[in-house]
Amino acid sequence: ADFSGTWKMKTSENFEELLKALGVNVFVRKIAVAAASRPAVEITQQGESLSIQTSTSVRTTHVSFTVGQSFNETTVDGRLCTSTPRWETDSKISCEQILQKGEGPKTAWTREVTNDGELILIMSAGDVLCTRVYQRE
Ligand code: R13
Repeated sequence: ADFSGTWKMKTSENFEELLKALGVNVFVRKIAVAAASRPAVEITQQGESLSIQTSTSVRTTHVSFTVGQSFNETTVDGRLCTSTPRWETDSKISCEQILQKGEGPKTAWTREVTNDGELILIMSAGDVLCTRVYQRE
């Protein structure tokens, strides 16, 4: 599947609950939630290698990885982790995260491009799921 493009968020569910499950305090959480409501997501892809830049007014993250190879990233609450992405289907990448230090709920994400050309990101922390749907700009 082709994940590349400039993506605009259409809907988001449970982002605040996700941060809450990760123990983010209410003050910073509100700032994060407000900023995360207007992200700009830019993905480039060459075969199995993806580069994903997610920009907001307060935090921008950039990850580059090859599906099938572990890489370092940060969890959505900013903790360094080792991530292992794999193809769940030919249009869905599933990625488990292991914290490099400390403890916390188990985190993971999946990204899927649907038949109608939407990108669905699901982030999880323990049993809390946050679902975000994007459309190409
Ligand atoms: C700020 C500091 C406190 C912590 C935090 C966490 C997340 C975010 C901001 C902050 C944001 C995340 C956006 C995620 C998106 C994901 C996606 C708790 C570390 C800087 C307030 C803004 C847009 O759509 O892929």
